[in-house]
Amino acid sequence: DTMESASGDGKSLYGGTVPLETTQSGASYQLKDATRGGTYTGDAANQTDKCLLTVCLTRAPATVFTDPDNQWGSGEASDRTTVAVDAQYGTDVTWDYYKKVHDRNGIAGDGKGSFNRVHYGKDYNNAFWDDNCFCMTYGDGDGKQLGPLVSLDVAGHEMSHGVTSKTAALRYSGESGGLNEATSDIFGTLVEFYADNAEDRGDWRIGEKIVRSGLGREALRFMDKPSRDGKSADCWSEKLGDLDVHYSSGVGNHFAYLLAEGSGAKTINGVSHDSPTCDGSTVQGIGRAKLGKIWYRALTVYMTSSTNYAGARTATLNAAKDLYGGDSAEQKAVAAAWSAVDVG
Ligand code: ASN
Ligand code: ZN
Ligand code: CA
Ligand code: CA
Repeated sequence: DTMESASGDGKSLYGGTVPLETTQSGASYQLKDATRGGTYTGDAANQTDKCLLTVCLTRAPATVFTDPDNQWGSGEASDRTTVAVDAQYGTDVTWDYYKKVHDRNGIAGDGKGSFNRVHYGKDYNNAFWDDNCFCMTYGDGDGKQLGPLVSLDVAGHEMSHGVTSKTAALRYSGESGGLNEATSDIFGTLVEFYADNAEDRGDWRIGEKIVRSGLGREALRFMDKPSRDGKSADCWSEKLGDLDVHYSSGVGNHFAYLLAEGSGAKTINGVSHDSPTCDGSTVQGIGRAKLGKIWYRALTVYMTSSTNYAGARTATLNAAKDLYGGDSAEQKAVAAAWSAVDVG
């Protein structure tokens, strides 16, 4: 059969009807996008990988989704294809964000696509990027705390782990681990804003679409005030590096929010945000686009595997100097936002 790129669409769980670029193969279509490095989405059939660290004896499958008429999913979670639509769309938007905003050609920067597995395990409350398979894996959630983990911010978060791994390679423990996690929350959020999807508007919360009532809070993480999750740090302290990386990320997330949006109360896309500073200062935001430029340059040019928060301050000041000039308003805002989270 000849393989040809085709334009279809899908009814997703969280993002309404979305466009999908697919592959026609004979009388059927595959959920595989040749225009974005061959990115595809497959069914893990509720199986799990059996691995010792990175060596896997068996891996859950990734059987590519197919469809007879190039109109995918139903918008209902009961249809196995629906969350595949979200996963493929999340990969598309993340690919486009890095390409259009940062001129980066794919996660590794080499034009190569990744793939997604959905329906991984049973009641699996997580999603993860794996450098070894160059792939994304999504659980369906247990339905009590979490639903299917295929939201845009989670997709952008997880794939950004791949970008970090290919660039700064921030070690996943201590303060560098917190910066690794913050990098994923920052770009996950910027991907969500970039998508401009009417059903999943941008906000500074992570996972607001996937949380269920049993979790007891409105999102997994809150970047304007990270301590709202009950565990994350708002402000730097000597002991920060002892926290789990998903909580020490709070300081980087708080910095990013302050740099983009500024301190104080603000409604963004209908969601209330409020970001008090650690030192009582007032911070003026420079906008999300400049945050993205500065963090991306810091990550890809200045940060290394052992960068800590003090090093992240230096890296972002250097990036702001390169982009906007020494003593520019942008560089001063970077300094003010770090000081506001007690770094520097
Ligand atoms: N979903 C988690 C994360 O990306 C998986 C992990 O613990 N690394 O942070
Ligand atoms: Zn992560
Ligand atoms: Ca949203
Ligand atoms: Ca969000």
